[in-house]
Amino acid sequence: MAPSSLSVAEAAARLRQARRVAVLTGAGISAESGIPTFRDAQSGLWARFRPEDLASPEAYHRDPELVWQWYAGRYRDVMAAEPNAGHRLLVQLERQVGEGFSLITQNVDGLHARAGSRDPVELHGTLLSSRCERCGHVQPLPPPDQFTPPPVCERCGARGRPNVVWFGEYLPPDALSAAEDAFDRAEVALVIGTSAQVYPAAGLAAETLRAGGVVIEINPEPTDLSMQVQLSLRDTASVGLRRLLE
Ligand code: BV8
Repeated sequence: MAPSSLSVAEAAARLRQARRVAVLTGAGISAESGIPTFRDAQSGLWARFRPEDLASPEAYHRDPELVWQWYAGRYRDVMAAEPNAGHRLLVQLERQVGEGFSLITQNVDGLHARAGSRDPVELHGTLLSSRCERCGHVQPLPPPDQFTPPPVCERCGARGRPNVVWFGEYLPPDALSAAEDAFDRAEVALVIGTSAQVYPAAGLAAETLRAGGVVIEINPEPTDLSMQVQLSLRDTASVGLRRLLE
């Protein structure tokens, strides 16, 4: 099927009929909750850092305190934010499709779960917990107003690191295989609010295309995916989802 070969009405109809739907979200779906996207120029204190330079094991081992400050600040921001209409429309779609629905997110902000998504697969981990550097124990971070980094492991007393996947680190195997399986089997896949630059997440939509499924992108900007998918909506997440679902 040629790119951009589906009308919105045809895409909406496919979505209504589909028994297996896979969704991949990126930072763009949280933009409407006031969370800056991953590649938006950092503001204020962080303006002099590129996220890619902070989100790495090298940066953490070089300056763990600086990296923890960045994550603690993002943790405070996401806990002060609220899920938006885009998150809620995906919960509506999940209820409509039923058990054949899979939500895979690159986001670490926890907003899909707070919106009511049943079982979001967090490919890149989460800001809301830490992982012990010694024993690997994962524990939730305390409420932001009671949190001074670095966290101490409640099991062995060692320092905890942010429980996210850094560049150059492997994704959690079970999350990645759940994501690959979902996109392999999807009749319709939605790719929402991602610049499609980070792998292996950015390669998931190609699995659906290869297996003969339909891929719909929602993004105000074109991406490397736009010319490969059957429909690319130049909309924000909530507007694009409303056009497809209502
Ligand atoms: C891996 C957690 C195997 C941390 C993140 C060389 C050496 C080593 C690795 C590589 C290499 N070359 C390539 C790789 C692989 C590398 C990679 O892909 N690099 C890229 C940059 C080239 N990937 C990895 O390292 C992954 N691991 O491959 O392991 C391995 C191991 C060793 C060696 C080789 C391979 C791990 C990747 C995970 C990194 N961790 N996050 C943290 O958050 O701090 S990734 C980070 O980027 C976030 O998770 C984010 O979600 C993700 C993707 O970004 P987006 O979500 O797309 O956000 P972005 O800002 O880019 O775009 C937002 C979009 O929204 C825009 O398009 C915008 O138009 C749109 N938008 C804006 N407003 C709205 C909107 N859309 C809708 N509505 C709106 N209102």
